[in-house]
Amino acid sequence: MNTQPQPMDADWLVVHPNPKKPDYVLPKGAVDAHCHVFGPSAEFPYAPERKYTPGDQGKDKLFALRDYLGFERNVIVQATCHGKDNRAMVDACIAAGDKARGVASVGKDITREELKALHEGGVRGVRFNFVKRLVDATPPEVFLGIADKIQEFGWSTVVYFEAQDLESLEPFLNTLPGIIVVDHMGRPDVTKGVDHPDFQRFINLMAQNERIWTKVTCPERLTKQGEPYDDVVPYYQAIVDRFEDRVLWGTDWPHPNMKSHMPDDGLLVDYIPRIARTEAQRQKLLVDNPMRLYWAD
Ligand code: 0GY
Repeated sequence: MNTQPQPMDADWLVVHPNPKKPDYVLPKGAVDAHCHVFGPSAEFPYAPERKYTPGDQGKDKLFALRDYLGFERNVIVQATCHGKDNRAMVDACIAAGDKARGVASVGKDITREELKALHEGGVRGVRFNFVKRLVDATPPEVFLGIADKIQEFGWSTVVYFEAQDLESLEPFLNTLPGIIVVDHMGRPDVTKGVDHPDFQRFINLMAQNERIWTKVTCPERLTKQGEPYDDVVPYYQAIVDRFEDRVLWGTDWPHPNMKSHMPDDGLLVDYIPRIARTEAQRQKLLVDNPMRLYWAD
């Protein structure tokens, strides 16, 4: 854990300036399936309703990091600081060509034509956010209406919530059509243990509903111990071992709201073999699963 005070960039720490070259060599065609772009704000202003203001981190930096770490593709997830204005994300997808897909944030009045335009821009999913510090609440029935509209495009949904909300959200998750990807394993409290009923509730949900996938991402957010994130490893292993066909991995660059320490993206890549312990698991996690979900066409 870096205990030195680190410089701030807008509302949080500066992105790691020189991540290490990973020792772990990614498989050919690997996808960073959870990352964002921020601005640049002069071209793509942040949303007035945002809960934080990031420093600009545009597509060129994301593509440079992709190449440096050894990824071939990105899935760029709309960040809440851009609200429902998906232009920065779509601009990045178009600039990347076939090397990026997007996950958008849209409102209940989104039209078929607007969805079609997003699809042509590379979008293959929408994100529903229940994290109170990031967004004002949206009623689940609004999300269900949006989920119905995206079915004809073959998109999936990404859902972001925190562990304490899982129980109340279960009926909603089980009603959502299509494939549902839960961000960061539903953010378990890693002081409780893998066998605690709270994490077992998430495992049971995935066991009972085969349309639920998850991202085994963000040890830097879940850890209570800091680097090298030993306390989070068993949670990832439990999920990957049991659901290897329904897991995704991503850097979460540029790491919004990280106030305690800013992860080194190279170290995050080196973490992958600790959570997906066989080559077959890593091939699914990094290539086969994201390709099936986001590059099916
Ligand atoms: C993440 C996590 C966070 C932020 C956002 O869209 C966002 O602003 O997703 C967070 O603060 O936990 O997945 O990037």
